Amino acid sequence: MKKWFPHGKWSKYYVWLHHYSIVSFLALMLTGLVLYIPFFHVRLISYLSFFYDAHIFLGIVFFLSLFSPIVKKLPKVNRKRKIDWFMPIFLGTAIVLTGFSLWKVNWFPSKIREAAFPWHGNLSYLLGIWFILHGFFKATGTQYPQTFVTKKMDSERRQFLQWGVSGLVIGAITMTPFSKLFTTSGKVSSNSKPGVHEFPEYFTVTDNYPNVLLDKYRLVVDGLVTTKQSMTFEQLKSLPITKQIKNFQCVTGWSVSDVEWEGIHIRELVSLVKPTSEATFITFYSADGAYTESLSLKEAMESDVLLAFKMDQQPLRVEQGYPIRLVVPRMYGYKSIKWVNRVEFASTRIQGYWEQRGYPSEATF
Ligand SMILES: Nc1nc2c(c(=O)[nH]1)N[C@H]1C(S)=C(S)[C@@H](COP(=O)(O)O)O[C@H]1N2
Ligand SMILES: [Mo]
Repeated sequence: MKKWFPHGKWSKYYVWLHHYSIVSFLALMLTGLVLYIPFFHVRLISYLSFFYDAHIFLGIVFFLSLFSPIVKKLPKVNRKRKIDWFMPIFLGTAIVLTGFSLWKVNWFPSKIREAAFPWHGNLSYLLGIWFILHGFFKATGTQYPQTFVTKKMDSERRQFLQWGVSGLVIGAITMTPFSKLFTTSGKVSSNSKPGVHEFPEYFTVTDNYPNVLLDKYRLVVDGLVTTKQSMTFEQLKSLPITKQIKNFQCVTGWSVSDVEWEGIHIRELVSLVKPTSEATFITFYSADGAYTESLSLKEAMESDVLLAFKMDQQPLRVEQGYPIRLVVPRMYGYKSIKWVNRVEFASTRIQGYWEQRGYPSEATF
């Protein structure tokens, strides 16, 4: 790489800056893709919380590299092309800002994070493409055409700062609901009825979505209870129904705001089966045979925890948890176990599927 920077003592700095950015950006891209692309994350399920932490750590490392040209007093003699500085600084700050909003879930409203999520990816792809082009041009010695953006410039802190700030502005614009016009995030889907959200992903930890047959389906409510129940779907639906509109937040960053749920509150089950005084936790089981979740009785009795059978006024589809799924709006999505077929009152908290793999059992954000 040295041959591209034949400028004496500054050569060292530019080589260092390139190594630092290439390594941190590549690692960021890779961990981000593992988190985002279903093909990868279903194969790396047990390591997802590691990839998540690594992605955030690398994001901070990358963020720091953006300050480098501002902090470093660069020589006036060694002029570089404008665009070579502009692209990483401008896109980089926009990526960092959107990423920050996805990380600090509590600091930003759901609507903002919902809009930011796809742009965090789009801007990263753009910067990735730019890095590849840039590398290609340098490696082949291709000269950029001389235009306003490609001409050489003096290294000026003020200019770098301005680009950083404009990156922040663009990042902020992508986080407004307006930016959703250009992505599919949070949009009501075109092939179903108006007002019906599509989630970015429909997860399963098994090879497929369990196809529950309603004739055979029973919701078993047992454990530390006075009267066990084994209910058909119809029996469950005949209990008092609760409706609510809530945001949904996955731990990997995506969110969907204003989802309408319809279902049965846990207190209805409680009054049916009458748990004993030792029952302080509830374990939920899924018809997929693999997924489990656990809530304390107190958490489960919160007013917005439902066993839902409708989303946005439509019966749940198979991939959404048909016929019923848990919804715990105040916690990360992994608490909202799908295809629930057993609710067990218990005296201890079991570690849920993701919790055994490193996610916290108090999944609040
Ligand atoms: N049975 C089961 N329930 C599950 C999951 C799963 O893989 N299997 N994924 C969880 C996670 S991590 C999230 S974010 C939500 C996502 O809901 P969705 O798959 O309907 O989008 O479901 C949760 N419930
Ligand atoms: Mo999730």
